[in-house]
Amino acid sequence: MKPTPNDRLSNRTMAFVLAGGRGSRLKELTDNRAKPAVYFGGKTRIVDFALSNALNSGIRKMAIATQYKAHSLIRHCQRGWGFLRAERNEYLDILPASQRMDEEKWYLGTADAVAQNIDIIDSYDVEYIVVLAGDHIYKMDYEIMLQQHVNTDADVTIGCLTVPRMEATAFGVMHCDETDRITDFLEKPADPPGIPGDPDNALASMGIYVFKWSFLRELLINDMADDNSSHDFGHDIVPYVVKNGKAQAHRFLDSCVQSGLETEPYWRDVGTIDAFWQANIDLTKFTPPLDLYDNSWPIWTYAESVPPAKFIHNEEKRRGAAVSSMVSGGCIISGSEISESLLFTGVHSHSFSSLHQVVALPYVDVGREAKLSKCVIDRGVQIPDGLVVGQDPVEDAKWFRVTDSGVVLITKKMIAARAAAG
Ligand code: ADQ
Ligand code: ADP
Repeated sequence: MKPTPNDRLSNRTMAFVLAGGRGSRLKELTDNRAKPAVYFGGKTRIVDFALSNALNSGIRKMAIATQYKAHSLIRHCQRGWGFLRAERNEYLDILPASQRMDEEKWYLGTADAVAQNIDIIDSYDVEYIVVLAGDHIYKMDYEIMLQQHVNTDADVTIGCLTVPRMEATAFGVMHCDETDRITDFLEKPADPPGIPGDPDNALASMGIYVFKWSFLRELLINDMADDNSSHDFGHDIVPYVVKNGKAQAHRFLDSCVQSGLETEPYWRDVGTIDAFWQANIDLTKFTPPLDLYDNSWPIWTYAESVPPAKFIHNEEKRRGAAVSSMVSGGCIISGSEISESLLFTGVHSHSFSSLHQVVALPYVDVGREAKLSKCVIDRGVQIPDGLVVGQDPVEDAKWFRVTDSGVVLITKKMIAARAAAG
């Protein structure tokens, strides 16, 4: 018998999104905003992916724990996610650190961010909780993971994927038996163990956890009383359950096959400038690895009311055109050539300028005769007339941040410092 909507476990589940980390490897892009609030994909911000996955999976109760530079993130969630209505039993609670305790105390670790909000989670009256990071780009149907959790009678189910062994130092790494029960778990090991039979790869945690709420609640209360704990899922809670309970792995590859969401599993951390640039530029390809045009799995966001993008020849009949590019609403491309680039809302590029492999965040203004390639331009930057970037790394590095692979990051402060130096 086909399950009715009421049979869906997502109806009895809340999503708790962790969005408090700084994301310092994104350098100046996270000077004023938390990583989950960083723009991605032309219209959306990184956090919209986790929240949309939850919504599209059927989850209607969500909370997001914020901490570092939360202003931009909070405003985005209020504007973009205000359609969840308490009258319909739908919630998105924004839970800033330091406002929940008597004493001034930020969330100590990821488990503490949940523990400090136990009373709010209780009030949701849910049976299951999905704990997620707000800083990854992927599509995933959490209902499939919930069903596995219940069918295997696990204490915790952990989303996991295969990564090259040497990259696994940044992850929780696990070993499983033939039933995918997790037998060992090491958080960020210096020398990650490979998969038996596949020694160059490791099985890494995606930082996605499903628990029965009553079970996690008790664990958190015990963990809060433990002075030796760092109150973190990866360091404390997960290793404890692996040792003393039943932890199951939920493979992202299997999840993609079952949900049919992506033909090739797509999951990105976009934690560095290089990864951020590459993942955005990838979207402009003939067949991008992530399909943002799939109506069955929309990525919800706050969309500004702006007029359509406009492409115009200038007075000197110079073409304004974009090829192999994504151009958002409110952009004006005037006598300027754009290729393999991604322009967010309200970007203007003026006559005789050219942009190649450029990620321009909202309201960037590119002056006449500017020639830019392989760069990321922060929100609201005014590129001066005639600026050339991406041709001479030594010159670029005098004013801008140039990564090892040659991506140039340009911010307002850098442009101001360059102008001040004359
Ligand atoms: P990391 O991502 O390195 O590893 P962490 O820095 O704790 O772990 O961040 C997890 C999530 O929580 C991020 O979304 C971050 O923004 C947020 N966060 C961090 N500290 C927070 C706090 N005090 N309050 C609220 N939110 C906070 C984790 C797991 C690994 C796993 C990787 C997968 O620990 O086992 O492999 O995620 O990326
Ligand atoms: P971003 O999403 O790039 O961070 P925002 O417009 O959300 O851009 O804001 C960036 C920062 O600039 C905010 O954290 C805020 O401090 C400041 N800011 C921008 N616009 C306003 C505004 N209208 N009122 C108050 N502060 C603002």
